[in-house]
Amino acid sequence: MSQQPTAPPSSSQNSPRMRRIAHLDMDAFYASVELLRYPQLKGLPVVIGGGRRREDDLLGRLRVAHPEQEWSSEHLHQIPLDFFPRLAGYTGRGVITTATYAARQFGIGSAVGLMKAAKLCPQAILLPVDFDQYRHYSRRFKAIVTDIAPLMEDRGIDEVYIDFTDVPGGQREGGRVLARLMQKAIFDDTGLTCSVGVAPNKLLAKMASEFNKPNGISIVQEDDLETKIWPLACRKINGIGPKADAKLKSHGIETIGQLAAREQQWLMDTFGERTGAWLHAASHGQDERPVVTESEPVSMSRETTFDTDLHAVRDRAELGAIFTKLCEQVASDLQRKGYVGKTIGIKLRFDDFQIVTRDQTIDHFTADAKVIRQFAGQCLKRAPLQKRLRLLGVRVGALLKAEDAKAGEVFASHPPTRHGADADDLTGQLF
Ligand code: DCP
Ligand code: MG
Repeated sequence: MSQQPTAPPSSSQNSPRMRRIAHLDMDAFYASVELLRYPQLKGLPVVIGGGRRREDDLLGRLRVAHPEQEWSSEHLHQIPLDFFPRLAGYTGRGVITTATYAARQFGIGSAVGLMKAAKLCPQAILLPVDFDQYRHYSRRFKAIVTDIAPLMEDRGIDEVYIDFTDVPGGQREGGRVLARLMQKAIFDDTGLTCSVGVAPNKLLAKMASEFNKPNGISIVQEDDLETKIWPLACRKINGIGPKADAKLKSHGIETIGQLAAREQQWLMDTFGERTGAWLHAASHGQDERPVVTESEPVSMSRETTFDTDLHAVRDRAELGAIFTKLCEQVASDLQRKGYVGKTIGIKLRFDDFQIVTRDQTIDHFTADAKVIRQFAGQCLKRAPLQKRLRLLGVRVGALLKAEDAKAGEVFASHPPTRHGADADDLTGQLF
């Protein structure tokens, strides 16, 4: 007679789940973000490098070159192909940060000098970097990942590890179903593609994410070691750099399979105990490192370096506007990530590179731009402002999760009234 279960079996009663770890890496990340605003460049060789982006200059030149048309940042997708700068004739010391897959066919990619690249592919289009934009899309794709699978380890601007093990659907087809879902969610939201490797651990997942780039998924299981991992060059192991690789080669070890064939003791004698043991484990596809989710931030800040140095009195209006914007940005960072803080501070760097910071701890937690602006302004009054400024930053520290602060009723969303604000001559109007 079969018994009806009264409750669904808990996971501890099931056979233990297989560990499934994903590595997700965006495809040609900086270049792909640029292609979102210049879709006319799709399929063309494009490299990113050289100077910083200055949209106003670009629009100014467009207005001169094509006065028949109106040009603003909404018209970037209409820029004619012949307007984009080409690599041909490039002189300078810049290097490529990344290249589109079309450009990679010419043998150019990350870290290649722009002059060398100009020889290999003179027709490639050269675009400047825009880190703000890349950071924006980095945050966006990571938010989508954590919406689907909360255990995510941030490994940099365009890559993350994700623990699929206990996520619903994370075991289906070895992780392929969830990986496909993530790719689709990221593409639908951002228009960007990524590649995902799913494997029993981080080491193998990292290798797997490269197998089917771009826009690919690869699944590696424990028994794929011999066929999929051992034929690879040792450099494909994350952690074997050029020096270690050269040493391995000097012993006739080129592939991971050749590494795996060596005795662990020989590796330990040759490379040292720890490295030798790690090389042995890695070549056998073993890696127990957990997926480490982000630790709680202690502070959040925004800062900006001015194009030309500014003076507190002479450039009062411009500085004031920048200062307000920084406070708004920090407030919006705090609100988006769900934090409030009670230490408000500023950072200044002068034209002689001297750095000055000031901060103040207030009696309530806040994520409100006006409150931050008010107290950051008070900090600024305590700073020497005779010299020209090169950088201005605003920081909020002593953070607490907003819900915890709310629970303790120490959360203020409106600026407290100012008691006898002592506006001094230098900064009164501005700050
Ligand atoms: N990057 C850089 N300098 C390098 C390597 C990379 O500035 N030497 C930047 C530009 C890349 C981003 O980091 O877009 C991510 O690096 P990846 O190695 O993941 O390279 P891509 O995402 O560009 O290409 P892939 O599709 O191979 O991942
Ligand atoms: Mg990438």
